[in-house]
Amino acid sequence: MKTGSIILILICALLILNLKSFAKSNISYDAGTTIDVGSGADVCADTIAGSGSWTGNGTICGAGSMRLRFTALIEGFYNQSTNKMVRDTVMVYLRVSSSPYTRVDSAKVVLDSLGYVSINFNNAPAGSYYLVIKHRNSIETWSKTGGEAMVRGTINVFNFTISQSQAYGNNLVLKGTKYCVYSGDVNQDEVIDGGDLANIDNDASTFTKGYVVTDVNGDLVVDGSDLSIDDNNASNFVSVQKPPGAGIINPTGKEKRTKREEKTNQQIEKNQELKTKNQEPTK
Ligand SMILES: [Ca+2]
Ligand SMILES: [Ca+2]
Repeated sequence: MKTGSIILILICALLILNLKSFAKSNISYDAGTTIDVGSGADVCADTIAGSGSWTGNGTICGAGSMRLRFTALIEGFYNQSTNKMVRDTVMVYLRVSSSPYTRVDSAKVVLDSLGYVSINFNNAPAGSYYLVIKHRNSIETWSKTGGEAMVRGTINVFNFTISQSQAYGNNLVLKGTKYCVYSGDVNQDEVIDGGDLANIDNDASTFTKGYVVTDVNGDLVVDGSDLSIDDNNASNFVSVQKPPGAGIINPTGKEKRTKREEKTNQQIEKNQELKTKNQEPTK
């Protein structure tokens, strides 16, 4: 064996030994537990799995991305009898919790039948953010006043369904035992009113079917059931509640989306199209 080859093998062996000596650090704390991190202190690890909470002015940091266990239910799409929701795509935005509430990250995701989705935010640094959910025919809804502490390398948790006060201005509606995002802003102008009702009425009169924004309850048919939800919310003057001065989110902005999420979204829309075809009345 040549001397060069022997040296190469020795270097490789040393590299492997070195890698083994740098074991990854992990911190895990369960729901219900709290870590107090005093001012000036840092708790850092390669991965931090935290379902509990942390207090103090220190920081919890990690090398991983910012993960969020997110739950929200859409009023019209949620069936309180079965406790299930029609799955659909939503946008979730991270906006800085102080004026001008800059949007720093977003994710296009599909809420499952329990309203749950796990999101990875790749761009946002740790900080305090408003979490904003935007659905194609619902009222844009912001998380509660003050913002949520979001940390990289850990699992952040936010659930809109557990209390009305989870939303800015208590802008959630109770359905059964779960708080839901108001349905019915069909034209996405931040208020539920006669304009939305007119759009639904038009589509209902022509027996419109399919994946359309005027289908407020997600059954792929536009009819009186959709009008009823909208009418109720319009009579209660439901509108977007958000910090004063916060601008309208530009839905055409560059969105971050993983390949897996892209595939899931396409599959759901395809399934809904197929379902629509099957629902066509036979002649
Ligand atoms: Ca509207
Ligand atoms: Ca419908």
